[in-house]
Amino acid sequence: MTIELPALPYAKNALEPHISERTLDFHYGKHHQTYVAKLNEAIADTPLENKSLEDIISQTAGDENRIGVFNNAAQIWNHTFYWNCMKPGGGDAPSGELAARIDAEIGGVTSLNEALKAAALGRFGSGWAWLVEDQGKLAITSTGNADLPMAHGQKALLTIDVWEHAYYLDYQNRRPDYVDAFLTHLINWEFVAKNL
Ligand code: MN3
Repeated sequence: MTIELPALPYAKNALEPHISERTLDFHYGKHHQTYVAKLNEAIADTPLENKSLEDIISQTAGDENRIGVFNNAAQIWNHTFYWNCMKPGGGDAPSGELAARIDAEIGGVTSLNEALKAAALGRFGSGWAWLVEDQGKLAITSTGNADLPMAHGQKALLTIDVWEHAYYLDYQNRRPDYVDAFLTHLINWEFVAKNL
C-alpha cells in the first residue's frame, strides 16, 4: 500500500482572490505531492510500508531516528486537513454546538479569530496555528515545522498553514494579511464542526 495524494476538495482557482491558483499549483501540486513521494520512498520495504498515515505518524512521533519519516507523514496529514479547513465563500460564522462551545469556552468567534491570529503571527518561522480540543476543552495552539496536535493527544479542529510557501506568492512577507483573508473569507466551518 502506498500513501496517496488526496484530491483537492475544490478547483485550484476556487479560493481566488484570497489564495491564487498559482499558490495552489505549488503548494498542493509540488509541496504536498513531494511529501507524499518522499514518505513512500522512506517507508518502502520497511515495517511501516503497509501502515495507515495516522499509524505512521503515531509510531514515529518523538523518535529522533525517524524524524524524516515523521516530518513527511505529518506534513501530508496537515496539508490534507488544511485544504479541508477552507472553501470558496467560507468564513461565515460557525453554528450549532460548535458556535455554542466557542461562545462558552473562548468568548465568541471574534475572540477565537483574535487568538488564532495571535497564534499564527506568534509562530516564529514555519509551522501551523490550530484550534484543538484538548482534554475536552477548546484551545488555540501553534506547532513548529511538521508537528501536529495528534502527537500531543489533542484533536485538531481547524488549522492555518503559516509556512511561507502558503502565502508568499500572494502576500510576500505579509503573513497578517494572509491570516486575515483566511479568517474572513475561507474558513469551512462545517468541516470544523464535523471534527468536534
Ligand atoms: Mn504548507
